[in-house]
Amino acid sequence: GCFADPERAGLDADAVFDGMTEHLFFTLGKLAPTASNHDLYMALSYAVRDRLMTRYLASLEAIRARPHKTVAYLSAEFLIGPQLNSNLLNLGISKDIAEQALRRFRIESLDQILEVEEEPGLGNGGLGRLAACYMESLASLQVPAIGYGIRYEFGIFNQLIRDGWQVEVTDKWLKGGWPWELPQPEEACFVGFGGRTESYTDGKGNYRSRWIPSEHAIGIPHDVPVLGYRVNTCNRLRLWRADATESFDFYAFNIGDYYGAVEEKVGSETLSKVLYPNDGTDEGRRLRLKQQHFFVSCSLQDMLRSLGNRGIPIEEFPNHWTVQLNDTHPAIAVAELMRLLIDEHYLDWDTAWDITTRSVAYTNHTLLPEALEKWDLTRFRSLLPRHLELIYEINRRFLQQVRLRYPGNDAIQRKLSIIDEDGGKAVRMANLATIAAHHVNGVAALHSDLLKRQLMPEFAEIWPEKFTNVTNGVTPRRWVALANPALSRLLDEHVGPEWITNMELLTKLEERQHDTAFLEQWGATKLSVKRKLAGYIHRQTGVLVDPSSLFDVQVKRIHEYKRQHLNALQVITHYLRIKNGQAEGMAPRTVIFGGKAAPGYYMAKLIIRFINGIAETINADPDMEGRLRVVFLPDYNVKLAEQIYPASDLSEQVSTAGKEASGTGNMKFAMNGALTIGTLDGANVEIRERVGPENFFLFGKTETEIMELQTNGYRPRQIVETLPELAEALRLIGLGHFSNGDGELFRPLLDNLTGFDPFFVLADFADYLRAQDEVNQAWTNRKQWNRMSLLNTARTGFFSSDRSIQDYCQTIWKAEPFPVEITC
Ligand code: 26Y
Repeated sequence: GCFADPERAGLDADAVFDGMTEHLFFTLGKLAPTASNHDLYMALSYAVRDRLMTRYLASLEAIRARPHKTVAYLSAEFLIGPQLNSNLLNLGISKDIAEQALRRFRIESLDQILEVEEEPGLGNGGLGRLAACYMESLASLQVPAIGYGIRYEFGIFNQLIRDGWQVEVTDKWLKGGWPWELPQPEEACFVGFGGRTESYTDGKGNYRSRWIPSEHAIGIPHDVPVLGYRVNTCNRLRLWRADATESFDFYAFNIGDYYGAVEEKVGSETLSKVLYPNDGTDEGRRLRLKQQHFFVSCSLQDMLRSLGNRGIPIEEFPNHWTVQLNDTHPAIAVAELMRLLIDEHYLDWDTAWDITTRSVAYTNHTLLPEALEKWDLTRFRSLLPRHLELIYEINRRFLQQVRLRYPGNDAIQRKLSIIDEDGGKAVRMANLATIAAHHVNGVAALHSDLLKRQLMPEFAEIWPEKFTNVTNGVTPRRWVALANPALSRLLDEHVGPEWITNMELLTKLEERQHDTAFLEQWGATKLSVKRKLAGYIHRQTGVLVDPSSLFDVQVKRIHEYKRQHLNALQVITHYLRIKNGQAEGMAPRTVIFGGKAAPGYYMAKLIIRFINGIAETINADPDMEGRLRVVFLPDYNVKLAEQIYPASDLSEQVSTAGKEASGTGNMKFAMNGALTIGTLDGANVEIRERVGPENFFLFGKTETEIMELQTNGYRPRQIVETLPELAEALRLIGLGHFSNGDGELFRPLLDNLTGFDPFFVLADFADYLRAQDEVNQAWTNRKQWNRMSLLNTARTGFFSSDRSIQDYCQTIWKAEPFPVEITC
């Protein structure tokens, strides 16, 4: 059948103009002559959304008519970024066509309209952004998939910088209306919390347990269409918004307990109110567990319902759904699926467990102990009493197997148990996920190896085939084609436009590596993008930077393990060398930082203050003019990232070896032709292998060397004594040279570094300086630099999320492409 009047969905300029005109008038209630840029953004977005609908409905209908295994990607975060430009690209509406339509509203450039788009900040950083890249690649590869998550009313906070400090401001991303979601109140789900369990005997004389929750919430799906690149597949991102329950509050209202009724209403509405802004440290907040259970329960009910609607027996669940847990945040899914199957669908334990373990897989994103989710047992029981019973039973059966295999070995049981019995009892979500999952994967080769050998050696011994690696990837549509149109044109010309869906084709660029004219064009392209960023920096910070200087960039969440302070110390040394007249042969540099700190992470916030202090001193010093500039760009988010990666010459990936699971910014930089200065950590290892060691500035201790330092006793103060440049930098900080004479301001940072230095900043300092000198040398030979840059782009096709998704499909999901036909 035909899905809509095709006239209404044309991709030419006239059709887009007509669509905008209609929406401006009928949907937005505005007249064209007085429409604001935001009105025009909304009108264009609705017109574009219309053009997704045929594909979206055809994709849903195809699956309904002819069932096919579907990926359910469960994630507490989806950092999807701006939607308009991505949908234009994937639909095939060129900038030129969009601008032809816009000119009829007296708008000259598409950029003016893209500028006003609010991005939904429904994630903290890498993990949420990865989920978004994966949704895009799944659709582009025509794999049926649904992303399940939470529609936070307030996403990650907006960051202001006041007097050098981070200030958090509520992110009201919905205030102007967000045109990309389709609420589906008719598909609402009901979720319980709290209360108690009771046993009863069913009609057949079986003992059963059931849960009587004391509280409920309703989940209303808000669906965001995710279109693949130039294909008909348009998958769905289904985000749940918590709503108040209706049934009982009318009752309470009638018996006069008005405030009691309102209380539950308020309680359930706050569930999807706000994203927790910590990436890294788990705070064990009760509301966060509630959020997790809320979206997981809605999502699993939704999957079961879709089988029911199609008359598919529940035993078939694993053939229709493959459920991926993005870290442990959705790991309650293991217990909730068991509960739904046993308590609501009356399956026996073994059948339910078989279905669960054949469906669920788990991706680990961190080895840092402080990021591993643990829930206090008492609190867990009070919120999810039935789930705790089921977890105990899962654990009992599992530990029985462990006892058979390792008789008398109590230590191994204590380590593998889902329940942490040391100190205050707690539920270990990583153990729950690992026991139930058919695959557990890390996100880069090194990380997966450490996961197996350090974090979970006993699990890996029991289930060696369970553990695997899928190296992360990023979507080339957003991170090259959209973010870097200048580079894309060059790639189109010299490789052919197929690179965008087959990034390995970029190796063809290697043919040009000795072509002087081409290398000059390569450098000129980069320069043109840097000019644009220089303009942005000036507008945002008032700092004038030289586009021809080396753009040295570190953008990512602020964390001690990511070591922005190592970079900052290096900047001070650079400054001192200029001051001391040792600047000969030192190329002009612009050092750019960006990133948010968790609001409760004191040291990370102090690092931001530190960078801003250094920037203020350096940028005000006439001796630095034309030689060194330092900027901290406020409010790093997806939109800003799209400006930064293409304009970078040097990518700072300086985490302590063994701490960064993968990193994905590292890939975005390299694809856009930045060279990396980095440690052997996360995916840096694989990036270096692929681009070639001669095209990567390596420094720092290896993970093994760091471990040895740790065990042999590390004395950071001794390092200071052997490095006069470091000693001088620390002395100046202590004198208040970067804090208007306040010698106390950065004291906690200094004490941390010279006392424990938990992330081995000083241990890697000297080697970092050496590598930075090499960077400087390499930059001086610009033709050689451009060649290295070109080789980075040419050889990083592997880091396309298309490759990651193909990997997941083959090794973990057993899911296949399912092309969608449009029959009209
Ligand atoms: C427990 C809770 C507070 C929590 C919330 C968010 C814990 C962790 C996170 C986010 C983690 C995260 O973003 N991890 C990053 O995942 C990326 C994608 O795999 C990796 O590239 C990156 O190395 C890793 O730090």
